[in-house]
This record gives sequence, structure tokens and C-alpha cells, in this order.
Amino acid sequence: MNAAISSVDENKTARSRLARLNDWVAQTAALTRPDAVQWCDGSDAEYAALLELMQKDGSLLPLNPDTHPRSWLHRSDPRDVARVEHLTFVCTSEKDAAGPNNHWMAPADGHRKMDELFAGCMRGRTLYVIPYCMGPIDSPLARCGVEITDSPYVVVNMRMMTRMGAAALTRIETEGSFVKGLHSTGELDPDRRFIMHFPEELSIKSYGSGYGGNALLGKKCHALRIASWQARQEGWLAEHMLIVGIENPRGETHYIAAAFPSACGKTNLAMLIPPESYRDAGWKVWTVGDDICWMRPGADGRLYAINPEAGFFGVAPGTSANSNPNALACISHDTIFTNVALTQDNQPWWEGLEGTPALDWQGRAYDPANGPAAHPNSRFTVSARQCPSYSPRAEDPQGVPISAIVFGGRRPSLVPLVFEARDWTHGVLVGASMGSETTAAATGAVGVMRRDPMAMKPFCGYNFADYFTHWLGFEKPGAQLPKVFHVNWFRKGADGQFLWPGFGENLRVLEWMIERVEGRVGAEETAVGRFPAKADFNLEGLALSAEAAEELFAFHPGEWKAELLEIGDYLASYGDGMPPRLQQEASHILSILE
Ligand code: OXD
Ligand code: MN
Repeated sequence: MNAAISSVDENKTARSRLARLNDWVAQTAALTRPDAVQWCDGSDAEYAALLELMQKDGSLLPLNPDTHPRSWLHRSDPRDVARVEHLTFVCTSEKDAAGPNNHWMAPADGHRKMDELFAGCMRGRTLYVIPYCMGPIDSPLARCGVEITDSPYVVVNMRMMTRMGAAALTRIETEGSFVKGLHSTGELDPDRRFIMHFPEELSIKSYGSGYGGNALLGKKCHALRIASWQARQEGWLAEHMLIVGIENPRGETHYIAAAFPSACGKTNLAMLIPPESYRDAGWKVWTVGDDICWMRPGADGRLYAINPEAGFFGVAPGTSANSNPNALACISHDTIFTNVALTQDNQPWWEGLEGTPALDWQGRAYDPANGPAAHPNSRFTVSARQCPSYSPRAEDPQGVPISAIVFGGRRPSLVPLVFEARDWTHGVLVGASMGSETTAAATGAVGVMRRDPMAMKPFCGYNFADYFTHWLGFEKPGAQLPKVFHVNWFRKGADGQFLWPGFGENLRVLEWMIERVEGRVGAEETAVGRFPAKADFNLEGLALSAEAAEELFAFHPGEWKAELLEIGDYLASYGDGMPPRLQQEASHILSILE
């Protein structure tokens, strides 16, 4: 076939691939009845027009242009401030495929329920079509999606959080496949709110919320719930993990992927600034991602990771010059804030910052009797490119090689500052048995301890038993798997105060991990994993009491026995599908403890 004919054929095929998208947009418009349909190209002009529109209708308020140029405040409906796990469903043909870790509905029922809500819901509104790519546009690890929404707030946020617009549409045209996400803010009525996933169809329907995790469908819905399903089928992993590069004084960079539940400091760790003594010695930290990690084995057997996101949707409260100066620099311009408080001179404000608030997150004159000035789950949305520590490898289409995987949760007692898993199977058990206290990132009680395997409890799009089997399956001939660690920044003393200073000082823990990866230091074997030998862990210059230092590294066999019994029951709750290897590993540890 001559080249001219083949390119005509390719064009025809590309057009027919786009026909699938066009048909879906037309069907959706017929169902939702918008006044207008706008295809988003991701351009500056489009962004400016949407900002102007929202400023006019009052859904975005301009912030102080001298201190926060081109930045905005959005105040959401007070009943719509967090993810809604109880209203989030995975709709698979077989209930068992979704597993006890998900709320389930049969796909036909899910579609019926959602289509009733969507019918006519965009009357008087514009339907926006957002083609987007999760991951660097030229990366073989990246995947595309299209979100249809009636929310301009979603469009401007998606522009920062994904590679959105013309380039994504071109990739969709070439590949033909994309994740379909349909979203409407509806009436923002919590009784008419559902976030439904149809992994077998690679589609999402979300109604009744404008909150990031429920409405920016590229993020949790696509990049975790749907992607975890795709990843299982295609042999990779979609994880709730930050990715950070640690450069040692010899100039070598190790990339670490770390899973922590929502609002447990992933952004802070991803943007860590080394303590002065480390900086002087030449340590550097490079941010690749702060929330989601897609990784797959490369030709050399190592796991290679990309950050599918292009921006940060970070928790504002607690972000300060002490905890995260890089984030503060990042959000000093071109940022959208949601549900933060305001100072007298119209600067964004939240607990942890200096100064005083004048208006709270609902726009009322600040009164401590009404609770915190900023909502505890108030957020900033910002492009990752604004981050001073943004890694030069962050956009590498091949991803970065992962040297260590870290799991961690909020554990006020028992769990030491750090330990290492003996091998991959043990590492998977350590991840599977992760526990943490709940936070304000989801509606419901805060501070309740729950099991949150791999920090994926709210995000795994299929049965955890199959997910653990998938993880175990990465151990195969030729694999060069990362070492696995567990950390706990949140250990408290008898006085209820945190024992570990955290933030920049966490580099000391990462240093120990890297030394372990490089085989430079030994470790002390315990039944539950490898603990640092005191001599190998740098505590120099830290104002840590001897008791705190002792307790942070202590091993309490009796309490661990109780923990392992609980973990055994938890794993058993997933029934027959649970990989025996994981339960055997837990029983083995228990037998050593007994
Ligand atoms: C997030 C979350 O927004 O985990 O990243 O809730
Ligand atoms: Mn998250």
C-alpha cells in the first residue's frame, strides 16, 4: 500500500475513533439537556474566560493581587467539603469482584439510578467536554480520559491537575480508548449524591458534589479506582502514593514511593526540605508527585513510576513555613483555594499560618465559637510546575526507578518510627495490614483507627483479596523489587504529644532506608521486621529526650501479638479469595511472637 493511501486510512480510523467520543457527548447532551456544549482545549484564553465567568457569578473571589497574584477563593456548599465514601460505589457484574472493601451495585441498577439523576440536570447550564491525559502526554504509562461536567470550577481545576485539552484529544484520537467520566454538581443535595464506577466499562458517573475527590474525575475516580482495575489486567500498579527523589551527597538519587492515607502528610514528605546539616552536606529532595503513583516493571526488572497528575490538590491547614516552605512558595501565585479563611487584606488564611483571619471559610466574620477559621479539609489547587523542588525527572515518559516503597499511617502507639520488611511477601503483608486514624479528607468521624491497606481503602476499584494477590505476583524471576518499609511519624508519648518532630527531620528516616537499599548498614531482626541499630540512625542535633528516642525504636512483643491477631482476623474477613501466602506470613510472625 502506498504511503498516501495508508495515511488516508489512518485518518479515517482516527476519525471513527473520535466518533465514539462524539456519540457519547451527543447522547449525554440528549440526556442532560444543557443550553450549550463547549469542547475544552486547555488554552490560556479558555482558562481566562472561565475565571471571568466565575468571578461574575460569584463562585470565585479574587485574592489580594499583591500577595497572591492571579489566585482565587472558591467557597463550596458547606454540605460538600470532602469525599463521601458511603456514597461511592463500584459497579461490577459480580459483587465479589468489587469485594467487601467497596460499596457495590449491579451495573444496570447503577446506571438507572444515575441516569434518573442526570436527566435534564444541565438545563440552563453549559456542558463542558474535557479531554485529559493522566501522566506525561508522551508516556507509554499514561492513560487518557474525557470528563463531561457542568461545573466551570471542575474545568479550571482539571486544567491544573491533568494534561488537559488539545494534546490529550490528539492522543485519544490515536489510541481510540479513554475513560468516560460524567459529572454534574446537580443540586449539591447530599441525599442526591453518588459517585459510581463501572470498571468493566472504564466509566464513571458522579452526581451532586463539586468537591475535588468526588468531581475532578481524573484524580481518585480514574487514576485510582478505574486505573487500579486496568493495572491488574495489564500488569502494573495504580497506588495512593507520593513519589520523591532523594539525592545524597554523592549525587545519587533514589526514588521512593510512599503510601499514606489522605491528609497524613504526603504533600509535606514529597516536598521535604532537608534540615540545615543535611543541606550543608549536600542532600537534596526532588518532588515527582504528592498523591498518586502508577508503576510497572521495566526491562531491567525494576519498578518505574510516573505521577499521573500535573498538579497538587493539597490540604491547606497545617501548611506553613515550618511544615512545608516549598508548598507555600508553590501557592504564592496562580492558585485556586477552596474553603480557606480570609485575612482583613484578602489573603488566604488557615490554621498553622501566622496572622489572624477576618472571615471564616463560609464567609462569616471569624468567631472561634464557630470552629476553625479554615475548613479542616480546605484545599489548594496548583500546577506542579510551580513547585521549587519539582524534579527534572517528573515528566520523564519512562518514569523513575523506585528503590523503596514506604507504608505509613497515624498510629499513636505501638508502631515504631521505622522498620523494614524482610522480603516482598512480608512487605505486602505490612502494606495490607496498615492501620491509621481517619481524617477530615472524608466525611465521617475523625480520629477513628481503621485498617487502610496500602492507603487504598477508599480507592481500590476491586476486591482487596485480588489486589493483594496482584501485589504478590510482582515477585517473579528477573524482578528487582524495591525494599519495603513502614514508618510512623505520629507516635505519641504518655503526655499525648508527638514523639517525633517530623517534617524535614523525616529525611533522617529516609537516609536510613537509602543506606539499607545500598547495603551500607545492617539492621536488628525482630519478629515483625528489621529495626534500625541505634548506631546507624542519625539523631545528632535533635532535641529528643532519651525516653522518646528509646520509645520511637522500641519493640513491644506482647502488644505486637495482639496487633497480629487483629490483622489475622482482618485478612480472614476477605474470605477464600485471600492469598494463603499472606495469611501464612501473618501466622508465621504470630508463631514467633508466641
Ligand atoms: C486527596 C485525598 O484529596 O486522598 O488526595 O482525599
Ligand atoms: Mn489522596
